[in-house]
Order: sequence, then structure tokens, then C-alpha cells
Amino acid sequence: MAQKQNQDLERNAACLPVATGHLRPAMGDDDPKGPQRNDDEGDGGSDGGAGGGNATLLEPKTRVKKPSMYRVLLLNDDYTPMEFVVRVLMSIFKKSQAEAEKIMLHVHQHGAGQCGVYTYEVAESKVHRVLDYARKNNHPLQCTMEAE
Ligand code: TYC
Repeated sequence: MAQKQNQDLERNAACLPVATGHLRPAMGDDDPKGPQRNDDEGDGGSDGGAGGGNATLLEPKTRVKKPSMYRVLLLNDDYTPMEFVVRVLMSIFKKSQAEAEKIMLHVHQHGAGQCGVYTYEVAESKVHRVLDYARKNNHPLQCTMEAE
């Protein structure tokens, strides 16, 4: 009998809106735009009064953050053939022939130019592919990335 009561208590407790590892009370202290407390006392006082309604809102603890973005840059040199740079821009950065020629000429005239903007892992992978491809073809083409 006592065991039956315990089971009932546990089942009921599971329905209460308690904060769990994934939820926390929204106190409005770290996000002014976040959910507001639902009492109209305006005193910052207790939420725990009897019959006070559901004054404590729960919100997810984990916020989704926008990923940091990185520019991938090609650098000019005096030896890498223009056609090779255009091929790199078309195959690794998915540029059209016209876009690739424009970027290549910009790099040739200004010393450096942007090939694209990507998340960290994608940018890093593109830089490695450019450097590998250039090295395999004995060209000194350099490529780098920087935070946007
Ligand atoms: N300056 C090179 C030449 O005259 C062409 C070139 C363009 C090289 C862009 C690298 O990232 C580069 N052959």
C-alpha cells in the first residue's frame, strides 16, 4: 500500500513544471528581451505565492548561436599561371568562368582577393584543398582565411 502511494507521488511529480537540466527559470537578468515574469506586483518579490498563477516561465538553457564566418583569400604571386587560378576558383569555390576571371584579375592587380565566406571548418577545408592542389602542380599559390 505504501509502495502504491509512492508510485502515485512520483507519477504526479513528473507532471510538475520543475526546472530540469535543460530548463531554467526565466529571471530576465541576462536577456532583457527574454520572457517576463507574469506577476504584476512590480516588486521583484516572490513568485511562490499561493494561487499566483504560473509566474515563473521556463526557457531553454541552450541558446543557438550564429556561427562565426571566415573569409577565404587568395594571394598573388608572380609565377602561378592565371589559368590555374581560374581553375582553382571554379573547381574549389564553385565560381563561374566569368566570376573566376574577375576574382583572379582582382588578386593579380591588388595582391589579394576574397574567394568566399564560410564557416570555420568549410573555410579551413577549402584553404587546404587549394594549397594541396597548388603544391601538387608545383605552383606557389597561397591561400589563407581570416575571421569576418
Ligand atoms: N600574378 C600571376 C601571374 O601574373 C597570376 C595570379 C593571379 C597568381 C592570382 C596568383 O592568386 C593569384 N601569372
